[in-house]
Amino acid sequence: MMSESLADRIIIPEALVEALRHAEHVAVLTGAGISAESGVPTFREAQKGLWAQYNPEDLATQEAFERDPRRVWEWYAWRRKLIARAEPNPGHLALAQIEERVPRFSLITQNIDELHFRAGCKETIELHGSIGRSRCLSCDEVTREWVEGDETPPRCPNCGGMLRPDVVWFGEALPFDALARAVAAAHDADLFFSVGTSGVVYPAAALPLEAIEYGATAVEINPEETPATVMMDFVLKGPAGRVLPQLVAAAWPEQAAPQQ
Ligand code: BJW
Ligand code: ZN
Repeated sequence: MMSESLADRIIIPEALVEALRHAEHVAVLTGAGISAESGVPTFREAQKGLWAQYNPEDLATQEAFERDPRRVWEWYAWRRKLIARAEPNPGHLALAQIEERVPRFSLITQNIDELHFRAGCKETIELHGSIGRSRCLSCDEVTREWVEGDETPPRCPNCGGMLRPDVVWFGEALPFDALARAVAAAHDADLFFSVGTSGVVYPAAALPLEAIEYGATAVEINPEETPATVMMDFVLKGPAGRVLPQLVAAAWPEQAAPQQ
């Protein structure tokens, strides 16, 4: 019988290993799936995704916040606590290793959990904001410090206005600079990874296609198929926390920790 570690091994195509070793610019788009193994819930997975329990229109739109700011704030406060307890997993750590080993690296994330940053990635393009920050509805000040006190949502430390999470809800524009940098990275990359995203939320979902149109080799890492799977040059079907460390070990065996 195979040992557990052998059974868990994913077949990494040699052509992909070579592409990674020789890439000039690697760009990676991540979604909720990369943080799933850290215990952070995804959105659209049946049963365990957040949208299986909650209606996005009630929680992730400006209208929802205007209707019931307390409810929306409390939902984000719950998720903030959950994320604070989570740790980066081997998938996040492997991406930080890739960043150190290739000439140019762009990490584009739809996640608001800052786990890439905590894993040591130096520059992360946050398309949908961050749960670690709040923004004032009156003066637009973005802050990482506020007092959770008598009032929910709490007040802006600068002007006393109402705070909201500094995240991007449905129908809202993505931060202009972040989106521009993400598109530029997709156009410039010679190797583009789409990791742990269902690829249904735009404009992020268009980035793999942009990269392919500009000549990148495209790779998907996901246990499930997505609408983008058919466009990919390589599909590594499995959890990112297992696939990415194996990919790094295959590309740079001289720097890898010994396999069990
Ligand atoms: C694993 C795994 C493991 C599990 N390893 N994988 C064009 C066409 C159609 C619609 C639109 C369009 N353009 C715009 C729209 C509307 C809308 C949209 O896309 N709607 C679609 C749903 C139809 N887009 C917007 O509204 C965007 N704004 C916009 O376009 O503005 C235009 C504008 C311009 C100028 C002025 C004004 C407006 C904004 C989108 C904001 C999305 N916000 C959210 C919430 C963020 C805050 C929060 O976290 O609460 O972002 S929604 C949610 O979805 C969150 C995510 O970032 C995003 C994407 O989800 P993700 O990451 O892909 O997660 P899942 O759960 O869907 O998938 C997880 C995957 O992981 C699965 O595939 C699993 O199999 C896999 N997985 N375990 C690897 N271990
Ligand atoms: Zn303010």
